[in-house]
Amino acid sequence: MKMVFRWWPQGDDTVTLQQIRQIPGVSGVATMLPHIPAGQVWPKEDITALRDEIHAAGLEMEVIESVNIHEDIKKGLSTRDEYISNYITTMKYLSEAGVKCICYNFMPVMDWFRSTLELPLSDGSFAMAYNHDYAQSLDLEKIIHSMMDGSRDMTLPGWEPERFPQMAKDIEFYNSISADEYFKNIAYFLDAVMPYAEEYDIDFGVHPDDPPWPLFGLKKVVCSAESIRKYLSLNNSKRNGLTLCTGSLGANPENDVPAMAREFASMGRIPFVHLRNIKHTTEKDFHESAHLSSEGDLDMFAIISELQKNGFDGYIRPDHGRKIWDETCRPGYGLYDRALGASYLEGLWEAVKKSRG
Ligand code: CS2
Ligand code: MN
Repeated sequence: MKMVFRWWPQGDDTVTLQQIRQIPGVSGVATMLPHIPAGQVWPKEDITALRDEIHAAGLEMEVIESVNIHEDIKKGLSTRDEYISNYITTMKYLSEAGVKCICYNFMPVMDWFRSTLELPLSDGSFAMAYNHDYAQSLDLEKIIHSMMDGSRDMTLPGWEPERFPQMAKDIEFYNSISADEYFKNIAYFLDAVMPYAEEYDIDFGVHPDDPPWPLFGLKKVVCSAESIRKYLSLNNSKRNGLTLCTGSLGANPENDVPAMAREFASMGRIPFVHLRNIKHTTEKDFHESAHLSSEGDLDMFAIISELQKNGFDGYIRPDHGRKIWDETCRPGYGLYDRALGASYLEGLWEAVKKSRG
């Protein structure tokens, strides 16, 4: 297992590589090139420069989160082949720079959604939260404004302002195609890319939909054990794997996250794990919590035990943290709570390992 920490380059993050280097046990970052639009080739020299900067700080760059998928690929348009070919070129350059794992998602139109970015908790910290009734009551324009206000000009992954004008049109398009058609578009992408994943020695981990139920009428693709089985069987390469994001999947109390860790790790299909915890206030309402089992609804000990028992040998990162100690940071991606999370998870990992003998 290697512990990594998400980091945005080019001044797009309040956390520095030097700070990350000082978190015990963290060997590298999960990062990306934020200025390249989805569908474009990532320039080799930009990748190399990023890798060199990370190496100079004493860290590794083996995980990329994310190489985003162009909407034309998701829609199955005739223009997709060019974007897929660009994707494969990017994979080649990344592998030449030592990248071993790519995290991505196949969510239509948008990445994760929260109704509140700074919910005050009783201990004085702030966490991101999700209120189902509120989410149902929003229209796209309102959402975009609330995201922009709440994020204080720091963009969320997948919520880059330049994407907004197209979003409304895309929502309409996705509502007009069937789930079967959407899965055919996924299979088309996987069939094109997986042979190169094998050649370039790169594991793919699809990130689950967050939250794991339909929102704004949009289809969900990776949200339950059944849908993950379906996704993995679209292409049987071992490279076609899952990013087990415990907070995303765990938002649905019907999802048994330790059982998912068991099933998909034993198939050798989990290259990357996002470990975070959430606390439900109702069945569909929740807020993000500190990583500890005692702070949320997920049993981190059970999840880590299942991963270890079933041969997991990939990357783990702490996922969203709360905002604590008066930090100013990207929502979910401050230094302190995620560093506490990393240390807690390292401790659990060691305890499970030693107790198994
Ligand atoms: C991340 C996702 O912050 C998060 O919740 O887990 O944004 C993730 O990076 C993407 O969905 C992966 O493509
Ligand atoms: Mn995640």
